[in-house]
Amino acid sequence: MAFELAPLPYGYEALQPYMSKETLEYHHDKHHQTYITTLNGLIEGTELAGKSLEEICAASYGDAAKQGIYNNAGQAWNHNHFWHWMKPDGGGSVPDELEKKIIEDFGSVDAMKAAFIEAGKTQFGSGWAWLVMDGGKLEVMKTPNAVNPMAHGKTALLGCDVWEHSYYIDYRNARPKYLEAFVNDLVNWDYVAELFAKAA
Ligand code: MN3
Repeated sequence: MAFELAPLPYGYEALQPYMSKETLEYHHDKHHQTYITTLNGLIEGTELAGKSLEEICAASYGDAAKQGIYNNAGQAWNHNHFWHWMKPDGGGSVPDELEKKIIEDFGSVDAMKAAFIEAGKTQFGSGWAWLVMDGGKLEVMKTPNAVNPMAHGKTALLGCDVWEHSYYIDYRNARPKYLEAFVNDLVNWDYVAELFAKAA
């Protein structure tokens, strides 16, 4: 059974002014769709057909012969979550249990946000900034291209796409401004807290 692109969980204009309709149309309808279409073509008729994205990522990471499969499966998974990591009127306060854990591991919510923004700013070229759970501890990390924290045995709680296609229409080259808007005005903390509860 081939993978299919799920619709956005909100309207194309719902994240304005922080992320435009044009960005979502290109990013969801073109980029995300292409990862899924390409992945379907690459796994058709192979032993990976019918496996979950998580299984395909695990089976292809680090295998030079399966690099294309990993890139597209990783990006399909990352974007499936990315749309849910944002919401209209996002940002705001972090749910209690997660906030407590953030303060325990980072000192404050602001310190965690600053570390997350710094990770995104310093990811050279395309990639992702992440808040992850690793052995019961929260940490911030960055990855290149399609790489997902699962590849490093960590659980992603929040990820921000820092590929230029995610911000160039709205912010041009100002990646730090995009990251600040993501953290302060777009993040769906309820979804992050849901993933945290599952991981804890
Ligand atoms: Mn993207």
